[in-house]
Amino acid sequence: MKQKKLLVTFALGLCALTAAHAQDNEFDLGSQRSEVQLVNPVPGKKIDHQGLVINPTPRYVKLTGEGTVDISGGIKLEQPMPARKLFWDYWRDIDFLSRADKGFPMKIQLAKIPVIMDKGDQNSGTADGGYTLRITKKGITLQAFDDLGVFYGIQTLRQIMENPSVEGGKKLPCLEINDAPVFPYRGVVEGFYGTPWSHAVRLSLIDFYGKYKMNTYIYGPKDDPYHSSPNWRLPYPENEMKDIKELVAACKKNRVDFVWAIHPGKDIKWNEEDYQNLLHKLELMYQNGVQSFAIFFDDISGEGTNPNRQVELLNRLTKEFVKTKRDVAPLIICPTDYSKLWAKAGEDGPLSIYGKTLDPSVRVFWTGDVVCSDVTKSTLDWVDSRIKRPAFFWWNYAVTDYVRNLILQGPVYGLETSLTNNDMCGLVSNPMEHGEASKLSLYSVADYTWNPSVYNPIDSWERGLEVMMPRAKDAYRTFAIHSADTETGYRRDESWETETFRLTDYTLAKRDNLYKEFERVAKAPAEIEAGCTDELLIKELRPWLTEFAKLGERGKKAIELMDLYRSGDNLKFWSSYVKSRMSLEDKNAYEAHKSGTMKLQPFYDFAMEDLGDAFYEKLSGEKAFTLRGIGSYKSLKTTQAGLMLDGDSTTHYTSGVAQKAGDWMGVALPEPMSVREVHVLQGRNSKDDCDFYDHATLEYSVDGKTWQPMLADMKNRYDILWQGEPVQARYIRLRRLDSERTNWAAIRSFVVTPAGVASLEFANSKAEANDVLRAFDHQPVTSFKNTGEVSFEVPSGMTSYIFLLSLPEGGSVRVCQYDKRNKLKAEMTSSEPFFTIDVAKKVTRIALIGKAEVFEIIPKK
Ligand code: LOG
Repeated sequence: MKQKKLLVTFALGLCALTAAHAQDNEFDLGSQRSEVQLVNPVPGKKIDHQGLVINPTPRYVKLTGEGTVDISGGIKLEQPMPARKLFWDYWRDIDFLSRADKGFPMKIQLAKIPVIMDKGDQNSGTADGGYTLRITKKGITLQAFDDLGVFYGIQTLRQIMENPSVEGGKKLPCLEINDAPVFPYRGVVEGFYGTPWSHAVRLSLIDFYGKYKMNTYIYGPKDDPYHSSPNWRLPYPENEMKDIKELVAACKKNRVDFVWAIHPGKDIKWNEEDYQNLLHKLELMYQNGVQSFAIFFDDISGEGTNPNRQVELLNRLTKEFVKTKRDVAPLIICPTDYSKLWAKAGEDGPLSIYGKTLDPSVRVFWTGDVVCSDVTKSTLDWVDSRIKRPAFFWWNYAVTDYVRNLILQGPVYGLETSLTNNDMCGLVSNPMEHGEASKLSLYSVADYTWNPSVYNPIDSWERGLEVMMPRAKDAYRTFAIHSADTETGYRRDESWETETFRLTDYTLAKRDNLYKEFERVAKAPAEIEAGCTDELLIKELRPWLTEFAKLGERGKKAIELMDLYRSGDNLKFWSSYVKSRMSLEDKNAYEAHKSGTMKLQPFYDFAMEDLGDAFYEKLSGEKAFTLRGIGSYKSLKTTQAGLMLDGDSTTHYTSGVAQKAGDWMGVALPEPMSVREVHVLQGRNSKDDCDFYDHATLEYSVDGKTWQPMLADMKNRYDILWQGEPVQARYIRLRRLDSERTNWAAIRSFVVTPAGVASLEFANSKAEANDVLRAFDHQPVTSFKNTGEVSFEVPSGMTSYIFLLSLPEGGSVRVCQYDKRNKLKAEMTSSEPFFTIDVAKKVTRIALIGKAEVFEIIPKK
């Protein structure tokens, strides 16, 4: 075998790092903590409901103090005379009660009832769905303004019966409830990209809507070809139509409007033929029981976006279809300008055109300031003043079609509690493609949309967790609290009860608390598997639960490693350390179904990095040369930045948000030092990727304030290499210059070479030399895999070398020392991954032979 010759000049003195730390200023994200608050905290707090939980929270509840009534002997119906028929209609809805001729009396009355609310409640008056429910010693009375109100009153009664304190219907508390919804339209739009919900999940969800008083289910899955292009003109195949009919029936039973949406805008022709095609499709759906329709023009380009043509279509349909049928609800439109991010503000903008010309009965969707964003008065004022009606909010939460590797189980918040039906006519949530797992958020959406002024996100979430998994609530809560953030886009708080720490901040108290939490994390999945009775739900959660258990074990291990490191047993520590690193497979599996992205996984990542650095520093007496991400994107503060610093150009860091003027991405070195080479690979590839700065400058700085150019005014450069007279720098960045581009920005690799580290001569290829250099780069996180033999030159004066390796199970390596005539002077074999060799006399070259991953080889003088 040909011997590879590697000459490394250990000019360590050149990059010797001073002990004094550079002053950390506010910009220095390089020294950031995983505790940095990136998102708004969740408002609200858990409250004691004293055994009486009703969702949505009723507007007015008074326990009258008369004690309880026993209805275990059944219910006797008392019907005021003329409405006898009516009562029987509701039997189906009150099947949770048994009937008995001598049972407890109950009355249902349709009446114009005053809705008495708290003083100062803006929304008093009778409203659709309003009801009063009185439980007294004499009987139960349900009065409602309409059929819907009776149904909602019955839902409330059922929930009272289901409360644990009620003991199977034996002890209903005497009370008075006076209730009505604030927003007329409450519910769900199945409007995401990805696999549409299964029929079984849809049916289960529709029952859920009824139970929690939501009244709208808009059917519009982007990947149903009969909803969108290419097949919107064609009838559904027979089987699919049969399913839709069943959905319509289930909705009727649950007093939910089934709204069928069509998404024709990708290829619609504004001519009579396509008008008739569309009308025909709506007619077909109507024949099959659909009585409510929506037309979506979101996410399209070209002719379909024309607002005047859109208005003509909706107005003509309103006149010729909706109004002639008489039993069809007013139409809903989703504009192309559905978010303020790109909506044209002016008088001649599409929304103003709607305001002036669209039939006033048509409801208009709006997603807020950006696609996924908070529900605020200011965004509604903005759109309402243009469309001249209260908008219909399409709330893009808990949708995950832009982060499909996440499952969102956190609290529902970002919804202003002062809003009324003058601000918006309703709100539908666009959930995840995991329908069962979306119920947790829908429980709270139902709560908010019914009674926003008292909406309490944390409390609603706690109640929802109990409803979802009464027999494994604590385990589910553990999973949920660590499965909330999106990492990108619509950020959500996560793990807010957990305090993580860096190695230097280790205290026993912090250690024990966090260790206990990781133990709970590790155990939660099995407890959920054992306690969750909802098969559909567990099927959706399972891939995430599998990864969650591993995350728990990984976290425990990282803490145990900190303990080992602190114990001072170097061999034990390093042997365990290298075994605890995530393999590429581990990383990929985690990436595909991840939780704990805000605190738990970053804790592990930072712990491993800190331990690697600290161990290196302890052995070498030098500071580790570990780079950290900095820049204008929040995600650069997280371990995601590691994807451009890992010495692996097949992985990349991505901004996760659109690039804009003034943006930059860069690295912080541990200290100011002399730098002689910077190599940046932009984009996800170097050929045609759109996620890069097409106009940029490479700059360096010592203080993070004043920057000097290295390469100025580069256009369309993916592969950026600067080499030159060494400069003194602590920060290096790529800054975006003027450009039209609004794509995300990605970097595969950001490599900084300090002067002195790598004066290298290598007999074979440069690529190989770069690989081997990772053993001498002062970065314990990087490594190279040795398969045969690698040797390096020993400068005079070296007395020993420390090897930090990882060996395959049962493997070993051989280290041979040679003099300048290639005569073997010393030889040793090690089956441990950590060892030191003393340099024998006259040795000029050392060879490492055998299969090993080499992290660092540390020379000592
Ligand atoms: C789509 C929607 C998608 C959502 C979140 C609307 C009106 N349309 O940007 O189908 O689920 O974003 O990715 C959308 O929101 N477009």
